[in-house]
Amino acid sequence: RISTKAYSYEKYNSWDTIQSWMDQTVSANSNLVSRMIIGTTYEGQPMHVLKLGKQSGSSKPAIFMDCGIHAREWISPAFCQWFVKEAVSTYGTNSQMTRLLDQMDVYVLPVFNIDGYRFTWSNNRMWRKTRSKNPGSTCIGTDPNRNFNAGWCTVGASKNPCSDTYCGCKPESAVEVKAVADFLRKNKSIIKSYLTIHSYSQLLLFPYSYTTAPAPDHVELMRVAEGAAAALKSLYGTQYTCGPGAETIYLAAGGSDDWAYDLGVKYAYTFELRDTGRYGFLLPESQIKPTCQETMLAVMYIADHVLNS
Ligand code: ING
Ligand code: ZN
Repeated sequence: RISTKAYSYEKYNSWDTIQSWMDQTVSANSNLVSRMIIGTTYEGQPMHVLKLGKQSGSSKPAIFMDCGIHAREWISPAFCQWFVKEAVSTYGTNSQMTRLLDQMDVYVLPVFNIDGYRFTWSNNRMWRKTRSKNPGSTCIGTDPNRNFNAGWCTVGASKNPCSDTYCGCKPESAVEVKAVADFLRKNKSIIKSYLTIHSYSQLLLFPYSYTTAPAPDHVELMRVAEGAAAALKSLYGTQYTCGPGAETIYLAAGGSDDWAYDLGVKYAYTFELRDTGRYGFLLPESQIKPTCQETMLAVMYIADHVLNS
């Protein structure tokens, strides 16, 4: 399908535009990119994951990255699109990207919460949750980052369907969360790193968020986070704070990084991209390029570490 509106990596793109971008990216780069459907959203949209990597006979270790788990955090899907562009346009010329995609696969879910993202384009720019109906309530949606089975709904989450941090009626009750959790469970032997991209606050978080107990790999996770934040800062001086979620932002159960970590995916990180609140979720399009460029450095730093681990 040919889109009439010119696609741009420096604009926020609608779900329809992102879908045609995926079609075109796969057909133009079939040596490096393939696509699979991991599930269907509440409103029936297909959840496509792009698999980036040089084709190989045997299964390769992998990184899984999702964007747009929260609908209003528009810079996040913009980053996933940017990452895919960088991968296909620098593979074969950039040695770091070439090594990464020769030796590993990167699975990218460009928009996790598609229904919510569409709603932020059509009705309410500040929507966060999914768009599922809640029996017995007129309020809509579950917070997908409170719906994973990691200390589910014990702290920093709400049992009230009208809350923006509603944890759902049970773990993985949101079909989008179930789809991602199923994919990670099925591929847990190959997935070495789980990256989830949010905004805003300029933080690089790692487990745990559901408890103040330190993760068994705390020291290594902190060291890698600090290296990634230093790489990010080297481009435009943007400062990130690193640490476990519970200590750095707030105690919150049911998050995807904590769940992936407890599943056995050691390098589990949550990014909170620009800014620190001046524009917040309404980050101007002029900041897409610098934000994505600096974030690439952090993601590639983590990927390098995973590759060499
Ligand atoms: N922040 C995250 C949130 O879901 C977070 C912080 C990370 C919570 C990891 C739990 C686990 O609240 C935003 N901006 O969404
Ligand atoms: Zn978020």
